[in-house]
Amino acid sequence: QIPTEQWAQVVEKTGGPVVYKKIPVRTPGPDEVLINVKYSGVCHTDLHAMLGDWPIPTKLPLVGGHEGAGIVVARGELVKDVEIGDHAGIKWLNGSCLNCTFCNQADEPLCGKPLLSGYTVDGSFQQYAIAKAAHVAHIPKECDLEAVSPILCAGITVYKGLKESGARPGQFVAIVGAGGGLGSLAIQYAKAMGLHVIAIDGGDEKNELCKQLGATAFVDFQTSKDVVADVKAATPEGLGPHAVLLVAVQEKPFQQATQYVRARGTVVCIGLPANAMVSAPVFDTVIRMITIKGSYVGNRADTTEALEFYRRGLIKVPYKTVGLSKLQDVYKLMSEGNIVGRYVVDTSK
Ligand code: 8ID
Ligand code: ZN
Repeated sequence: QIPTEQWAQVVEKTGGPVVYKKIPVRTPGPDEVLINVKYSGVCHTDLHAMLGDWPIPTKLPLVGGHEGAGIVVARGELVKDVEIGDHAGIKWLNGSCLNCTFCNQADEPLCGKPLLSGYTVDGSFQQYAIAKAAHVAHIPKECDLEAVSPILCAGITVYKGLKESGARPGQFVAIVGAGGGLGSLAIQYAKAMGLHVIAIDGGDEKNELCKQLGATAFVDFQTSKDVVADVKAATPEGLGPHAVLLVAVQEKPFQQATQYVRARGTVVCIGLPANAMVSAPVFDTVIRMITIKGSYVGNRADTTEALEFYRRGLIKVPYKTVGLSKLQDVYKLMSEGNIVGRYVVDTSK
């Protein structure tokens, strides 16, 4: 009994706001599934998409959302490995060509013809969403759909970013933006991987959360007189962290990170502040042998692995839930930098 109409949040023009309204339910194509989305995390990317921050245009009208957790209710005739009733997740990479040099080497996020949920195709801020079967996340039945939803982007992305950093157990990683959605999960993945975490963000509430999640030190970028010195001071011999994960949505920390990362260390750029540059002095980069790289979501194996950390109880998502109808309020809090952890929307209200 799939309805013909459903509630959705629709971006009708770039800049927003989102409009809560009824729209038709689509039928899945031959290689697609229809997922009854129960809960969806709200990622800062969804706000960038509504505001039109980035150099690639979105589709319009657009249904955002790419952390959708739900139940498969229909599938196309070519779909064999996803069953009706399975718990499945809509993630950022909704589909890829599966046949280019990148897809062939498990770098699907680098595919030249990607379908992006909540950006180039409609995403999970609706009750019934379409996804390519090859790319849906397979959510173990024992996982609560509400609590697991933020793993589908935030979890996968920071797990991948930590792997890309090359940091090994016993080493130090700085997480910049540690009190937000990606950051609060990054602290826990890092800890589960045997790393020491220095959390960087602003305000007492985020300080408390980061410590509670297992960070060994917190540097407050809003009150610190010298972030670079404070981060170094939190590491043995003041040499700086072996790796830095940048998940903040401001340009400044993208300049600071190369100053406090340890010699031979790696700076991983993940956050996507609008019109920002990552720059570092050539001299220091050379004589300190610094690596600066980007990391972009994760492939299908990363998805399974990130979910498995969650299933084993190693990751607790700090989230608050509101009705899908309240999405615009979440965007307001997000643009003010006032979200501690993640917001999840419940598509039934
Ligand atoms: O694949 C990717 N690379 C990927 C995947 C998912 C999300 C990239 N992202 C991008 C988003 O588009 C966004 O630009 O990562 C960024 C962070 O997403 P989020 O975690 O969903 O955003 P948030 O919850 O608003 O958290 C951002 C945190 O950064 C802090 C804020 O206080 C907030 O807690 N922050 C800021 I803004 N400036 C800071 C600074 N100078 C800072 N923390 C430390 N120092
Ligand atoms: Zn995201």
